[in-house]
Amino acid sequence: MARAVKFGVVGVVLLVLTVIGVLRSGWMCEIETVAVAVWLPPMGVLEKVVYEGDRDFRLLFIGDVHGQYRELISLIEEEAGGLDERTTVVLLGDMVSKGADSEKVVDFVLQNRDRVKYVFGNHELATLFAYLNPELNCKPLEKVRERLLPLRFSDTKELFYPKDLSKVKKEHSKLAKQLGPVVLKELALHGSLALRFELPNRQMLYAVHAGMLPGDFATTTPSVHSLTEMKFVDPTNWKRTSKSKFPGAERWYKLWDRNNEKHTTVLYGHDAKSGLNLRDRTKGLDSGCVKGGKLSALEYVYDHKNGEVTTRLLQTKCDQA
Ligand SMILES: [Mn+2]
Repeated sequence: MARAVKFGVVGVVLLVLTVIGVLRSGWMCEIETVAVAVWLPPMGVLEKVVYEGDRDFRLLFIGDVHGQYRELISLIEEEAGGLDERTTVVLLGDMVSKGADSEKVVDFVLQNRDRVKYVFGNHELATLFAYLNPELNCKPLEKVRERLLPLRFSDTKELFYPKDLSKVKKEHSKLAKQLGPVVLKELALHGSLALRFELPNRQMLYAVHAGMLPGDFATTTPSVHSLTEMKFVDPTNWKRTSKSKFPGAERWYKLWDRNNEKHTTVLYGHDAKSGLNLRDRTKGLDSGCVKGGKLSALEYVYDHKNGEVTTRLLQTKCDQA
């Protein structure tokens, strides 16, 4: 009898140790992904759209949606009168994460891909990065760091790893799993880091998530970090960009104001703290929808009869996520 108890106790101890070992190794996390090779196509850097001026069109630039599907539909359908033939919606990145309905937003965007374009925000990149690296958020970072796969882009050799890996959260891994490989590949294929619209009145509109520096795409290829994460820049060394303020740092749009030609406007999101920020040649459209603020759209309408472009601001009130 005593011997049976002894064996029992040893058995239980071994079992507990095995379970602890399995959990620590992260094996439970990997098991679902080992069977499928994880791969993403290289993503676009800059997509150019040229309008000849022989027909009417409308561009609708929308700030960070963050999974607020109801508000997105309300803005497009009620405020903007819907997705008609002449309309192209441009989402300025961070369409996913934080809010409840990221999946619905992605579905809507991909279902309407001939009318809806988007640039990648840091949250799309985090989700795609989490998909490529299923070990992340399963095992301790120091164990997986060396094995991480980067995101790749078609027109730049830069291999992209998020600057701060702790910003790739469980939420992103979970969303990557929910969306699944097929949808994620479509998401990677259909988007780009930047969009450039050349209007018939010689005006040029860039859409990016975070910001641009003078000369970007004209003389230099900007980094993925600066396009998707930058808020501040060192005016004496433009390669030094950051999401947070540092000594001597300036807002990127002040450099843009000082240095760039008149006809080029940058539309962006990413900066909910500054909120709606409509300046002469830069238009910040993240007005904090996910925090209970507003979802904003800047509309550009071209009338081919008089050759003029008119703009209008449209907004929807948001529920806090
Ligand atoms: Mn952002």
